Amino acid sequence: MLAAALTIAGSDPSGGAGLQADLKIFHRFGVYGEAAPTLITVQNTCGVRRIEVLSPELVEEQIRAVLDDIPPDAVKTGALGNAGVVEAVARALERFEGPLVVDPVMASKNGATMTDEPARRTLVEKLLPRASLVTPNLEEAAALASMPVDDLDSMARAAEKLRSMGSRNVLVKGGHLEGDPVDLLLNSRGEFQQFTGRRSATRHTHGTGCVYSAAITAHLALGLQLAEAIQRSKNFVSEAIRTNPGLGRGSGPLNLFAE
Ligand code: PXL
Repeated sequence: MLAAALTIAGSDPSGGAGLQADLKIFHRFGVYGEAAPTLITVQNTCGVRRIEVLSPELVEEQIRAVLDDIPPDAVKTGALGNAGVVEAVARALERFEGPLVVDPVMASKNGATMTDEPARRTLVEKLLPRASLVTPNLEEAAALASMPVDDLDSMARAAEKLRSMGSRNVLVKGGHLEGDPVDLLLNSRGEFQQFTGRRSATRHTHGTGCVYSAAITAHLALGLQLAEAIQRSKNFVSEAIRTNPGLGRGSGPLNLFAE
């Protein structure tokens, strides 16, 4: 049977991040992709110019229509915009029992807000308790756990905090650490596991977080165990950055065809 995955995320018309990247990654791993947009960005590789968040009802109806007909084997959320949309997503997913990956996107690389402060609080209250995995970077972990997060030790403490807030597993991504990019998983049994990658000297990293969480979601849809899904996705993302096609005048996309 063909596995399916649904992304509930923002649109990036330049195709390197957001739901466009998610769909390409689902496809790349042989998973049938479904996508419910939450917000529309006007952007290219040089930056975000404008963001319009869709109405919560519109987002909720899209998700319900998909769940009624081609139920996905795994779901991921990305940029959600405002608290109304977060609530709508949590409501629509009440009857979804498969793996839910929450990528708590807060802002684009150049600082455009994609999840405002009330949305962040609603995400903690309504979505984290339903999440199989939450995948914050250092900044997002700091914002969600309300503490500084800048080394492995504070990553571990933030992960514990986020697990106590309800996400069954927590992956704090260390891509912005000084030195090696080490990600730290705190799993549902309370065990820590590290995933280490190689850093590439390139400005072309647009959509890295989206690609990583989409790859994890695709692997979960295919039935892989979480640690294996993360390890394969981490390897894929490292290779996708290393072999980026050099597109765009700004921070360009990864190689979404990477092996
Ligand atoms: O990678 C964060 C992100 C998420 N969603 C959308 C984006 C971006 C970054 O640019 O555009 C739609």
